[in-house]
Amino acid sequence: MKKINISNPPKVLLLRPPQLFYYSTWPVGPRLSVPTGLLAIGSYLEMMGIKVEIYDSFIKSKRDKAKKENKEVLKSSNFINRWIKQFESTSSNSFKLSEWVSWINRPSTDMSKNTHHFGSDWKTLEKDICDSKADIIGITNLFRENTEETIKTIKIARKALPNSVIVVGGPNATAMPEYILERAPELDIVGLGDGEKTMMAIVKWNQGKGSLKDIKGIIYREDNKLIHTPAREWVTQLDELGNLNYNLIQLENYFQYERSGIMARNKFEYNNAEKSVSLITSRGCPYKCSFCSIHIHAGRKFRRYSVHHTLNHLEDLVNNYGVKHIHFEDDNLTLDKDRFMELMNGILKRNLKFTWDTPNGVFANNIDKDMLNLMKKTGCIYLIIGVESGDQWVLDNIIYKQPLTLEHVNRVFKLAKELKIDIRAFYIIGFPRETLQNIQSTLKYAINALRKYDIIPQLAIARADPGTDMYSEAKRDGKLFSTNIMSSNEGSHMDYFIRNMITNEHFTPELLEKLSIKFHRSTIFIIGYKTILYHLKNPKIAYANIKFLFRIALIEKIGIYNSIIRLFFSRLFFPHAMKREYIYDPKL
Ligand code: B12
Ligand code: SF4
Repeated sequence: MKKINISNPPKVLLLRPPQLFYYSTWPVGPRLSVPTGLLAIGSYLEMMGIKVEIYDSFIKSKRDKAKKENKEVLKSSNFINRWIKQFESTSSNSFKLSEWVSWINRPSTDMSKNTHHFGSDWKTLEKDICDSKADIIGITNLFRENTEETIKTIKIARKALPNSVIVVGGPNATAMPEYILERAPELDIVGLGDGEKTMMAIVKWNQGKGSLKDIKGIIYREDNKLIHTPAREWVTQLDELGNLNYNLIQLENYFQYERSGIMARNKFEYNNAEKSVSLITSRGCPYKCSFCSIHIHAGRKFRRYSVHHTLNHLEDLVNNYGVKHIHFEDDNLTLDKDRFMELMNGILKRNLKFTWDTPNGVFANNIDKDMLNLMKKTGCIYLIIGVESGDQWVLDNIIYKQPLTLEHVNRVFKLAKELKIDIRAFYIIGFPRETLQNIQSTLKYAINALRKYDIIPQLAIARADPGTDMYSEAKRDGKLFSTNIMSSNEGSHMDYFIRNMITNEHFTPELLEKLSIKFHRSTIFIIGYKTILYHLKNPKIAYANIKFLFRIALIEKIGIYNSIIRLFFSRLFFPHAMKREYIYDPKL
């Protein structure tokens, strides 16, 4: 490793790289949310007396350009396509395997074709990094889709500040550190798992205190060799990491993007709801679902902020930043029922007024009537339940989602309908040992749940993340469509999906796509029918929605067709929430 630049105290730049989004797959254009990981590290370092700057390339992009390009994409997408893409499913209506393969193998000169570069352009990024004069640059890499741009950012950072220490961390960097270190010889260190204490230890080392080999949970370079230090203990009491300091970022910038339709999560659009923030109240999950990669960077222990700390966090957002909506992104928010109930009661006691949802999904097995009741009282707009399969055998023997039973899921669905809470469910098809019959059971289950309990399905096609049990199984048994995880091209969103898709003697990726499209068509008809009935029964809401439609069409100039689609995703999927918003009825 090169000689360290002893500077007292060092200046730390925390950076989210730009990303290329491919327009034919989900998401339809860029997605933007608060950089929670960098915020957590930045706030901790600041608490320890270190000067930090957070540079989020995403909000440095040209919003109007992003908005315009987004509109272009919307125009070229048909409804089913949008419906599939909206909910993070795999691909496009015109899925052709041969086209995908040629996309993956495209020459690097083609790499910006059909893509949108979201974030500062490369030249500006280099200049901004140079101007920061940082001693340590911490780059976040959450998604495999963002790997190539992360590598390019490392190279640019090295050019801009040759003597800085460059560190990369985050869920994807933790899942494939060697790959990134090999592809980017300019990178000094990868931090694995939680980043707060690791970054602080790196800062101290940069000040000349201690040596790298004593910093737990990192991989660094020495004499052209990669040195792995012992694993860092998970932080179990998250309160010790301090409060998030939202002044390190400008929340208003994120709200503005949300207003223009570039957001992280699909949500119920009501007045001011764009003032939304994603946050977590805990990290990690003890379960072992075969497709899940959470344990790699967050561990199998459920680690929590205290309820008191979480309530202060929420209060800060609501009272000091005018936040109206919260996305709880925990890995397993409802795992500890007592803690969850205490949190909900605390929100009521402190009279915190905001709405919330759980777009990352919750585990159904301990959800009961008391919990649902409190959720509704505290402003829950919708819950997503991770059902994953409508076939109990698959749940028990392929996903190992024990102790989840479909019987219990049905109970939760029924209760939610009685209590008038909007619910969605995650389903996955295409596991390595699944048969067509198993897949059909899931599709049938999802349709029945929609018909009977109004559960909106979010169907995805399985893709195997390296580090998961499903990946090892599929790789061992030769069931991965492609074993080459990454291409060296940018815009790897699409590559990522296809490379990790599964194929076996019962199905090909193409067949799964066909089944998915057929499924989405049926669901649209059912939802459409229910929506018409709903509006006939609720003329006040019908009137409000027509007004919304024209306002969007006229003010945002996205045309009537796109306005209908927007209406669908941002309102019609929330029938109970709409009633609460537009019709005052104490029983609702
Ligand atoms: C919220 C969320 C999103 C949000 C945005 C998140 C954001 N901040 O930008 C949205 C909706 C946009 C999103 C989208 C997707 N997501 Co997502 N998302 C999450 C989720 C649920 C929570 C992330 C979070 O806020 N964590 C809380 C913060 C505090 O933790 P953190 O960011 O991990 O940071 C900590 C450490 O990782 C580390 N760290 C982070 N950065 C750095 C930097 C340095 C230098 C160091 C040392 C350490 C470090 O320190 C931090 C503090 O301890 C995670 C699940 C999870 N548990 O991570 C999935 C997750 C990150 N998403 C995932 C995926 C797959 C996706 C999608 C591909 C889904 C899809 N079907 O398309 C898209 C990709 C979008 C894109 N841009 O291309 C995967 C990534 C797996 C991988 N290896 O690629 C995860 C891990 C979930 C999973 N297991 O499937 N997602
Ligand atoms: S319950 Fe959710 S977070 Fe936990 S292992 Fe399963 S999918 Fe992952």
